[in-house]
Amino acid sequence: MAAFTKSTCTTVSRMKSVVLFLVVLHVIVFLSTVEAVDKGNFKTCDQSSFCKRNRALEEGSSPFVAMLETFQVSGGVMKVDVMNTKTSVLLQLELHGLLGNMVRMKINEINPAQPRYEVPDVLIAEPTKQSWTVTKQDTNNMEATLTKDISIALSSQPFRVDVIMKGNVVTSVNSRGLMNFEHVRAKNWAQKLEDKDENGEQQDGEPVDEVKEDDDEDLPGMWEETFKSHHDSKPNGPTSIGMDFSFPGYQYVYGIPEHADTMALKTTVNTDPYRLYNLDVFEYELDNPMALYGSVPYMIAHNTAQTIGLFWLNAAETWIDISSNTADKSMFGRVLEFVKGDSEVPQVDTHWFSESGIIDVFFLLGPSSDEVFSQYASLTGNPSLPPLFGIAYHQCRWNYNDEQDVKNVDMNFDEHDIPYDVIWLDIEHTDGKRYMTWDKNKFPNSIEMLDHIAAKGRKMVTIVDPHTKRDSGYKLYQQGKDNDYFVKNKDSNEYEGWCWPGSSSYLDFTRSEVREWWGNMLSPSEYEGTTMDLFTWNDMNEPSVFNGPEVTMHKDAIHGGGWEHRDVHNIFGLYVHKATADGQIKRSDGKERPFVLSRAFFAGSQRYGAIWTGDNMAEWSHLKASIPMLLSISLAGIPFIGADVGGFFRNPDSELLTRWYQAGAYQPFFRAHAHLDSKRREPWLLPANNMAAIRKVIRERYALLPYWYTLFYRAHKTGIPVMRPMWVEFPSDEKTFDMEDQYMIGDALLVKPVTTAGTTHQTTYLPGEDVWYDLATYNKLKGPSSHTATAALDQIPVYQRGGTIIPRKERVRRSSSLTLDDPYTLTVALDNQGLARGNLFIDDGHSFDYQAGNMLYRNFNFLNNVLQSRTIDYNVKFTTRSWLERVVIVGLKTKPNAVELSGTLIDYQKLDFTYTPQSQSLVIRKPGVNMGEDWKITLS
Ligand code: NBV
Repeated sequence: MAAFTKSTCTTVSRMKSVVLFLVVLHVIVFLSTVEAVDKGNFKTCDQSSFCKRNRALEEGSSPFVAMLETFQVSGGVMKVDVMNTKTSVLLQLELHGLLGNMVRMKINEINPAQPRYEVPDVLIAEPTKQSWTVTKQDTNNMEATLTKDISIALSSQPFRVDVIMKGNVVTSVNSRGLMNFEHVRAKNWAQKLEDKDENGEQQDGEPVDEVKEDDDEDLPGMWEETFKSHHDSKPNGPTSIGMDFSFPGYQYVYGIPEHADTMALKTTVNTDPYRLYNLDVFEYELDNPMALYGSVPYMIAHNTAQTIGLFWLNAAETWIDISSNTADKSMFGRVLEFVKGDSEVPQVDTHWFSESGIIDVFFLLGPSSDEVFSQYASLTGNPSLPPLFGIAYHQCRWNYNDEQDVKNVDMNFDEHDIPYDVIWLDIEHTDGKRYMTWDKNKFPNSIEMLDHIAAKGRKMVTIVDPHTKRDSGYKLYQQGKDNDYFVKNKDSNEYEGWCWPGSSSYLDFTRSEVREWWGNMLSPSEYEGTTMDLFTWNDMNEPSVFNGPEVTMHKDAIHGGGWEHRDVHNIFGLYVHKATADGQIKRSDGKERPFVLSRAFFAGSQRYGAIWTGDNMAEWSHLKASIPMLLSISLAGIPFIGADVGGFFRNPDSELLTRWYQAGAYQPFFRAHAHLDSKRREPWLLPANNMAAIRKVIRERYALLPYWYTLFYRAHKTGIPVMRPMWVEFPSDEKTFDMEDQYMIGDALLVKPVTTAGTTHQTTYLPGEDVWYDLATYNKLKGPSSHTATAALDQIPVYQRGGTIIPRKERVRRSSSLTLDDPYTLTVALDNQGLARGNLFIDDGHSFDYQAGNMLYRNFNFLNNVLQSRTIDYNVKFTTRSWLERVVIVGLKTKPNAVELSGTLIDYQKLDFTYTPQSQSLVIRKPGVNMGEDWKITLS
């Protein structure tokens, strides 16, 4: 009887699996035929109980009081107890003064029934503190200063904090009274209140005297929640936290990626709040605050006077409401004397809430945008320096079918004289979606294939997803199981989800020992059939779980340390990215820089590599939307970003594809990619004029690689983004504040990609009081102006800003590594004063040796008719064989009589030159000087 029951159970469970598989298959097939995102798969705020609870809070009724009698200050930390007067639960507020114009505010329960999650591994170190000086303290207020410009005002009742810069409030905390802190409590806690007897004793004997009568009631969804067929057991009940932040004097806020929305964030009064919850959204919709693959809970506010940032360090699901107001409208409680009572003062009000964790917020006080970028990098890490091939052109599709296909594609690039650096293999190259294996029929000689590619200085990337096929014959699975490395479900069994391989388990990347082991698996000795020329693509790391709630992991799944998936969801993908990047570094004994592309991301992902915007569509609207999406991610500290060139789903026509290549060539991560079902679209399959236009712009990208590489080096050193919104370069020109159809690459190039069909002319706004040069003609244009130029199929409008110097390598080669010793051209674009400056970074393009001084970092300066090259870093040991081939000076009003070169290692020498008066340009031929030397070129 027992045996019968057991086998019946097994049969039933097998049948269940088959049915489930068919259902999933059906869903996938269905999804591939529908038009756009199935919104029903994803929660609205109304369907998320904590979102609803927080959004329902009313302004002006904050129950929180700062108990100033408990105030203590010691060096850089001020502490004060904050009480929820409704529940009598005590919290502690900490205000940390931080070096470099930053303030951190932490709020946590003093005695939580169990610890709350505090996000590890995002801050690169404990930030350095700076002492507070308390300047005022009475029963209801206290004030303290951090620097001569920065101070804090704390009000007790209701609790409120104001961050003040040069006498102006720049951020108010809880001024609308929307703070929330759902303390950890036992189930039926509110019920117990009702049941308590007259002596204040619970009937079961537990004392409840710390709790007041009018306590929170248990609302639906607090203790368990269901979405579609998915149940969330919520063993810890409601644990959300929330806070409002207002920015008086600001009209524009940016950041909080990832959303397919405008760069300047919109008010959410009539929509859902912006949602941050890493999700695999099939065919995502544009103009929408829905969550996407990545999350960075970081916002930047900018006005003509100052840029500031607000970083909310929380990895749980987060929503952000935005409304626009005037400064006085939402003020209640103590009206600070330094707040102007002028109702015309603009104000952005924001309201942030997360499902668990603590309140941990950083105020980054700039005051310039460059300072804000550096402040954020000082907290969450500087972006890594990509290997040179990483910023060259990448050729991808789902899928290159076999070794012959790869070789043909590779050969065609050479035959058509189009440079490319990396060819990519998607999931079909594996043995049954067992990542880090090969389909031996299609790829029997992968090492030979890799060597063939590498012989031309090229690389290969394979996809490695973080779900693991449940197959005891699969090394990754078996070792993961033996070591107990997988995420657990709520019942402490191995969490099972469905993904590409069918039934899958999920390695717990939040655990350092799992990451370490994963990293080891990437070495050629473990990952068979690979060489050091193979790099990695991490997809589906939100994580994507086809049969999970909202296509992701159940929130009550359990990670290392007993933390719920709820606590760590948004940082999971970062850990996958980190494990892979660290593994690549390790396989080379710490010598080679890694290259890893990730779809999911979080604050700090900039340290591990590139990010792309996932499954976009081959539509003009998606090409257009890629610009604000990339700008938002860029502002949030991640500079190495791109969108699938051509659009992932569907088939772009030749015009769209050509225009997309042009945009992509002027965006940081430049990769063409396409869906399995889309038609092949390698450049040579297009009509000749389209192919020629694509070849032209890919070659332009390669010529400009020295400029891009220098910008990435600068981003790596300072956190300043490579792709920048116009306002970053023109901070006082209000016209640029919501401009998202044109942008800057560094401080020198302005790009306005064509994003509409049939365009022949394009109008570009050229800001500032100085001049610009059309990069195609070097025609000089005066700013500020709106300039219309032709934009034929083979032209993308790009302008060089007067006052800048751009380095280029103009020889066409098959790949970037073959250009290593090639000579340089410098284009000196003079400003109104006849001045210009620029930089150049050179190293071997792939190792960490630059950290030991094996690099050149040079400054070029044109002043008083002398162009000078000087080293910025005196500690350099690097030598280059590259030399200076040509100097082009534009905006030069008079023809020089002579042009002479002199330098520390060269004799004084006259140079050949040609001056064209119509275009005011001077071309100096073959200075021939080595790029590592100090030299001067004098025009007389
Ligand atoms: O691995 C297949 C695709 C990949 O090509 C794409 O770039 C990812 O964003 N992947 C998603 C899974 C399935 C997409 C429908």
